[in-house]
Amino acid sequence: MFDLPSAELHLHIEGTLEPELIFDLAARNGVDLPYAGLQDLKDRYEFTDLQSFLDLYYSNMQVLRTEADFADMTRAYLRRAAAAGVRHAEIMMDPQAHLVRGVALETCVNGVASALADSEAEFGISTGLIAAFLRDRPAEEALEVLEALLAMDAPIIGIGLDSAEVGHPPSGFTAVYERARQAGLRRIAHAGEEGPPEYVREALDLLGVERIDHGIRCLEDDALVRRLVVEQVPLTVCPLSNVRLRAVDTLKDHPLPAMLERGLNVCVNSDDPAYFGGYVDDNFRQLEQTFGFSADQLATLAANSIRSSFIDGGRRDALL
Ligand code: ES4
Ligand code: ZN
Repeated sequence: MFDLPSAELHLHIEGTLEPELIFDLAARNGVDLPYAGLQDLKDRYEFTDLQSFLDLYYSNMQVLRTEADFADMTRAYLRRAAAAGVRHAEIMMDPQAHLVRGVALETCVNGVASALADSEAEFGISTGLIAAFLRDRPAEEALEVLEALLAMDAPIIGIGLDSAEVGHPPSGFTAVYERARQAGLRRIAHAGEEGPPEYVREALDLLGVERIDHGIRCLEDDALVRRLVVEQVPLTVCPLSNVRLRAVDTLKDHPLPAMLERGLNVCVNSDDPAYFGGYVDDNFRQLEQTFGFSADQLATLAANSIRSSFIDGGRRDALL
């Protein structure tokens, strides 16, 4: 049990599918996995860049078929997150990744939402669900899915933008984000993970996002850094993810200490914990070991996460 209470703001629920659960769900659903066994699958968690991870991430989703599958995956994450000290989680899901495989929107949304509905009572974690759109698929498709989510009154608090970043700038998604704004939804987007600082600027100026997922490449643009500091735009940084996807060479080379030093509003998140070698507590522990962060610095990172959440006022005050 790790006792630094925090909010997890950058988490892809499909990225919490652990190898053992992949095999359990495959057996339950009669899915023939293209792996010789558990160890063969685990041996494939060696990535060279974002795309090499995304290929495995999308492939493993084939085991998710029923509402119960989505609910079981979500419950497993919440149980593990509670042990990691997470008290509030804003969870992204990728509806298009399921729709393209013939899984209905209701199946994935209702499955995840049913586990979230019991989360506070069962795990002490308040939650919000965020529908993320795949930027390497057409924006028209994203807009159609958003309309379908609104029509079914899906219990989402906001929208995000993920998947392969380079070559798919935020500017293509203005209509989707405008529709979300009209519908009263919160807006976030991945930017500056593999993509250039300009994508961070576009996400802020063209999409009106309230948080940036990753954002580490902002450091290449001094004017952008100054703006992010002045506006205190939350950056949901994922240190172990950046190491595993080779955005940085080793954790020692990670820019988090520099980001803190510059006064950026950063917090620590796990992204796709089943794929990147750990949950929020693992990220905190390795940061502590690598950089010798003080208790004060760790508390600042945790408080930043709670302040940057879309949590309602009463619970935020209780957690701070
Ligand atoms: C993702 Cl690390 C990362 N980046 C972009 N899209 C994603 N989807 C799941 N994980
Ligand atoms: Zn992410």
